[in-house]
Amino acid sequence: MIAVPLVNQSRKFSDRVAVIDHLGRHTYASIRRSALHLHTFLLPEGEADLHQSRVAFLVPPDFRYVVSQWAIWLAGGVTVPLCPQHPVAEWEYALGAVRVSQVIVSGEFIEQMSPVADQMGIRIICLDELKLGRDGDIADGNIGESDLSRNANILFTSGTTNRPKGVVTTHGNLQAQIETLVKAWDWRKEDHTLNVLPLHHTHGIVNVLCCALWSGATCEMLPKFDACQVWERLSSGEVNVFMAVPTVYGRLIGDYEQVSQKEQAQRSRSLREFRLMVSGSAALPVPVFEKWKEISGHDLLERYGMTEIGMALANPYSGERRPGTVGQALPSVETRVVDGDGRDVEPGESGELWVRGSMVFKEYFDQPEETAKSFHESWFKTGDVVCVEDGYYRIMGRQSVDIIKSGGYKISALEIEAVLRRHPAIADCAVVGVEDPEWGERVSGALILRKGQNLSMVELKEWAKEHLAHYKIPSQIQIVVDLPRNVLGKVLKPKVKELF
Ligand code: MLC
Ligand code: AMP
Repeated sequence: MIAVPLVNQSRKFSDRVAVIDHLGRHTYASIRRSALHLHTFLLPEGEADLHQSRVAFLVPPDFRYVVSQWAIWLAGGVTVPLCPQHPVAEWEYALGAVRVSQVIVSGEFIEQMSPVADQMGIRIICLDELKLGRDGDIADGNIGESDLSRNANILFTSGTTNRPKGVVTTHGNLQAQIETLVKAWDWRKEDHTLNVLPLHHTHGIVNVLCCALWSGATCEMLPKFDACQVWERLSSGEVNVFMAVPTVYGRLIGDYEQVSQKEQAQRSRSLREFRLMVSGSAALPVPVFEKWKEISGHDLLERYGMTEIGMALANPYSGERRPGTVGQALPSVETRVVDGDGRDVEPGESGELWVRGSMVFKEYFDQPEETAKSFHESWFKTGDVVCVEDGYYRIMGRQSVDIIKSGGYKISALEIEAVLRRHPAIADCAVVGVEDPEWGERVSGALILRKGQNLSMVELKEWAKEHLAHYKIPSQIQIVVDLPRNVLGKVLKPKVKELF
């Protein structure tokens, strides 16, 4: 068995509750024991290390997620979390792209995953057959020194070209990402957070789940985001730390505005007791910041991060949190703001943000050229344009118009265009993100139809349901414009925005 930083850390908190979910309350000791039990099933007979082979897991967001994650690490594997809401084709892509050798699934996914795993020659392990949580007397594992250079986790992120890339972080990267936030935001074992975010992205995994577990705190998990249910838990008096994307705060505000004044007063009272509320993954609109302050009494702490680097910039835990900005570099994160020639710009001028530090990922899996292109010496080039004003960073946008952020998800415009072009009535198209108060950006397409073809919005949405399910864009595509081809050339594409 391999020594794992997060698992070793959990020994300090054995009797505390680590996870609360629809199945019950799970202590650190019980999760650790279940993980130890599961890890033995991942190892070939007589062996103690998977030698960093990739193990995917497809489980709902509950204690089984943590058990699977820890078990894979204890067996010396690299975690590849899959999203339960994704279509099968997306799982297939992920399994193939990082050459997964085993996949752990819970019972509800076995039917869908079995044929895929069989066809790809991937070993499948069904959690339900292992009786997790009922394995009282398993030895408590290796508390030796961890090898931080080992690969730990792979998450997928969209680029502008090609399919999503697998971002490889080592145990050292993860530990640095976690420790930076634990320190900056004063995580403690008495904290109780509520996770409503997907667990195949860094926001939910690192900022919420791993930081809570590193600190001995409790992470409560909801099966999916539901504004009413979230309000119920936020008002319970038990939760004191909350983190989400701006769309979630917008939804919570919408729900708050619909309840009685008495209920509003109760909700507001509960929020005032919170220790920390954070927003990130996309720009927090100032009106949302202000409305949330009115409701909760809190200045939301807005921070900036990326799958490749964890969190880099954040407004202060103590001190002024300035709306519309993402604060300063977090401790142990080095930053530069540079022009097109890689020269540092003057404060107040815009430039690309470059980041360096032990939290920065190791590589894009199997893509040395992409990896090399994204670095300048030891600096990771984020592709985000920023400006430092009065000591506070402001995110001005992405360098590429082909990256869209919608609901906190990163989406490649080029990838959607490629799919749309497969439609028999579509000759060409341009996809852009159009500013939207609810989603941050909305995926919008301008289409050229083939001669003599008609395509209604209803027909397109039906088609998109099948072909673009992963992006949820069926209801996002908002405008079809049958543009003349000459308006839609690559050169004009950045300007398509202005047409809407
Ligand atoms: C869904 N819908 C959208 C949409 N997403 N419409 C427009 N734009 C979008 N982006 C539509 C659906 O089609 C559906 O329509 C309706 O909204 C409800 O869909 P849903 O799937 O039920 O949405 P919901 O569950 O409410 O999801 C909203 C959300 C979710 C905000 C909770 O998007 C979310 O969890 N986002 C967080 C993503 C995240 O964690 N990002 C972090 C990446 S890491 P209809 O018509 O069918 O009802 C990162 C680094 C960092 O960014 O800094 O953190
Ligand atoms: P992802 O690749 O999904 O990890 O998304 C990372 C990207 O999200 C960054 O490169 C930014 O473009 C964006 N992002 C994250 N936090 C913020 C923020 N607070 N404000 C604006 N953009 C953000």
